Order: sequence, then structure tokens, then C-alpha cells
Amino acid sequence: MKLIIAIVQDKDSNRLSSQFIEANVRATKLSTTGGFLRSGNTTFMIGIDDDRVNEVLEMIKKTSHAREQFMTPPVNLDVTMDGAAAYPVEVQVGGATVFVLPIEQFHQF
Ligand code: 2BA
Repeated sequence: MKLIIAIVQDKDSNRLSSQFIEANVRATKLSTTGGFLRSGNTTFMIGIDDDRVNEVLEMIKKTSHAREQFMTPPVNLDVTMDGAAAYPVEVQVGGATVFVLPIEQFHQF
């Protein structure tokens, strides 16, 4: 058994949840915040048998889209203002960031 941790954009999360339900994939959805953009994203925790890992990865891959997003760097008040204005920077986010971890034990009490 493996634990898949998948960080996806909020915009893709509902479609992915629906697909998991349809395919009988058990998942837990967490509201999370990206450390860089400091805006919301969604993290799925999916406990799944080894032989279904690739199927789940395919679903995540197909549903998660890369998008351009703008972030405004924080203004540093310690520096002189010449050239220090914070201009929005464009970053590409996603599709999805996925970790696959081995599970030592799985219990449901
Ligand atoms: P954020 O940390 O908000 O990052 C959003 C996007 O900003 C990233 O997209 C990346 O394109 C860019 N970015 C992140 N850190 C950067 C930096 N130091 N300098 C320049 N650009 C930077 P993704 O790579 O697709 O990541 C999407 C989200 O997945 C991240 O949101 C974070 O929540 C998560 N993530 C990505 N890599 C991770 C990792 N190694 N460990 C844990 N979470 C991760």
C-alpha cells in the first residue's frame, strides 16, 4: 500500500474529487496554503493499493492544469525606495505536485 500526497490548484480540486468518488478511490482533502504564493491550494491524501498507484497518478495528471499566476513580492521597508517598488512577478503553478510514500501499517478502527 502507498500514500499519495497530491497538491493541486483549488480550481482542479472538485473535478478530481468527483473522479476519485467515481473510481472508488478513497481520499482526504485538505485546504492548504502554498509557501511561496501564500494562496490557497488543495492537498489530497490517498491511501491506495500498490497496483492502483499508476491509475491514480494518471487521474491526477489528466485533471491538473498548469496556469500562470501573478504574485507581488513583499515591499522591504528597510531599503531606500528607489527601484524598490514591488512589481508583480509571473510564476507558473502546477499541474500537480505529487509525493508517493510507502505505508508501514494501515488500520481502521
Ligand atoms: P507555492 O509554494 O505557492 O508555489 C507556487 C509556484 O511558485 C510553484 O509552482 C513554482 O512555480 C513557484 N515557486 C515556488 N517557490 C519558488 C521560489 N522559491 N522561487 C521562484 N518560484 C517559486 P509549483 O512548483 O507547481 O508548486 C505548487 C505548489 O505545490 C506550491 O505552492 C506548494 O504548495 C507545493 N509544493 C511544490 N513543491 C513542493 C515541495 N517540494 N514540497 C512541498 N510542497 C511543494
